[in-house]
Parts: sequence; structure tokens; C-alpha cells
Amino acid sequence: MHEIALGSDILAANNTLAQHNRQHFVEHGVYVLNLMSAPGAGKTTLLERTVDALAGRHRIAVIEGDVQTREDADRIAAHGIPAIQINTGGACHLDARQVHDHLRHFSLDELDLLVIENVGNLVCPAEFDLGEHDRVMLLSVTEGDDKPAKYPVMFHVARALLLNKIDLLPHVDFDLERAERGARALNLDLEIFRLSARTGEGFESWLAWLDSRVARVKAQHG
Ligand SMILES: Nc1nc2c(ncn2[C@@H]2O[C@H](COP(=O)(O)OP(=O)(O)OP(=O)(O)O)[C@@H](O)[C@H]2O)c(=O)[nH]1
Ligand SMILES: [Mg+2]
Ligand SMILES: [Zn+2]
Ligand SMILES: [Zn+2]
Repeated sequence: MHEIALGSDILAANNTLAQHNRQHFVEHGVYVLNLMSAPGAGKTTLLERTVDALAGRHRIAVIEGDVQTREDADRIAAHGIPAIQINTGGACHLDARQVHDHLRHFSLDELDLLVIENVGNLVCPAEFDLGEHDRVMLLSVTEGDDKPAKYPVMFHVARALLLNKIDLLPHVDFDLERAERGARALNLDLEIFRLSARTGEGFESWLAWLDSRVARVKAQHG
């Protein structure tokens, strides 16, 4: 009983801080995306290609969450945009406080799009609101098409699902339709994109969707 109470206290405190973060983002008209997946599904590779494609159109920054190392932030910074690393020092997810503590590294007024790459993990990142506008989940075709039923919360909270590494489809027995059916059963409104962060196949639709999400927040900001 005690453990359950403690768990819900932590989540309630996180939700309060996430609301506070959201106010910062709305106030400055920055669209914020929380990118989540299992380790190695291709989050950083997707971001590298996305940043290259959109850099002329939007002012972008990235927060990288990892248990250790600043490798991912270095990979993103090499593409010429601001990138900072949060090391969770063991924790398997980012929380709203960590994000808030690092916002001072950016000047939010000068950004259109902030992407937060969460720690690779299909479980608790789904429970921790960071104040983002949308959560986007990657599932790579090497992970198996049974994942929606096994990790339902992640699929339920996502606005969009990116089925990544489709260049590898000839080598794996991943059934795209089965994965999409499973995901839609948990989330009717889910936007689904099939793509390859390696080859760029399928990127037009993903980039168009992202564009529309950024534009929506800009329009609301006026
Ligand atoms: N074939 C193929 N490989 C990919 C694709 N996307 C990413 N990879 C490879 O998958 C590996 C992991 O990619 P990352 O982008 O580092 O994955 P990540 O989700 O950021 O990993 P963590 O941050 O450690 O959770 C790398 O070797 C990438 O080159 C893809 O679309 N096709
Ligand atoms: Mg990464
Ligand atoms: Zn604040
Ligand atoms: Zn965790």
C-alpha cells in the first residue's frame, strides 16, 4: 500500500511540474515533442535526418536524455543546432523537473521546435509527462510486431507512431499491418508513419505532419 501511495505522489508532483513546463512552452510559442522508444529503435538517427530537412524552415533545439554519456547530444550538435544532454544517472526515464532545470540553456523565444529524446525504454517514459505538446513513439521492425499488446500505455499516450527501419523488412518477419492493427486497437486517433531513418524513405509524410504541428502552435501563439 505504501509503495502505491508513494508512486502516485511522485506522479502527481511530476504532473504539476509538467503543467508548469507547458506554460513556458505555450508562452513562447514553442512546439515541444517527446520522442520515446526502446533503446536503439533509431530516435537519434531520425532526429539527425529531421534536423537536416527542417533546419532552414524552423529554429530547432534538442534535449537528449540518457542514463549516461553525451554521445547523442554530440551527434545532434554536429548538425549545427543547440543540443544539450541530460544524464539521469541511473533513472530509466526523464521527468519534468530535469527538463525544467535545463530550459535555461535555451532562449525559448528563439525556438519553433524543441524535441526531447527520452531515455530508451518502453515502460515508464509513458507515465512521466514532461509538458510536451505531443508524444511520438518509434517502433523499429527489428523489435517484433507484438509490441502494442505488451506495452499498451506507450501506444495509448502517443499522438504518432513511427514504424522505423523499414529498409530491413526483407530480413525480418515483421507484419506491418499486424503492428498497426494492434496499435490502433489501443489508440484510435494514432497517426502512423512507415519510414527509414537510414534511407529517408517515408520522410515526406512525417515531415509534413511535424510541420503542421509546429504551425498549429505558432498560430495559437499569434
Ligand atoms: N537499417 C536501419 N538502421 C537504423 C535505422 N535507424 C537507426 N538505425 C540504426 O540503429 C542503431 C541505433 O540507432 P540510434 O539512432 O542510436 O537509436 P536510439 O533510439 O537513439 O538509441 P538510444 O538513444 O540508445 O535509445 C544505429 O546503428 C543506427 O544506425 C533505420 O531506419 N534502418
Ligand atoms: Mg539516442
Ligand atoms: Zn519555470
Ligand atoms: Zn523509469
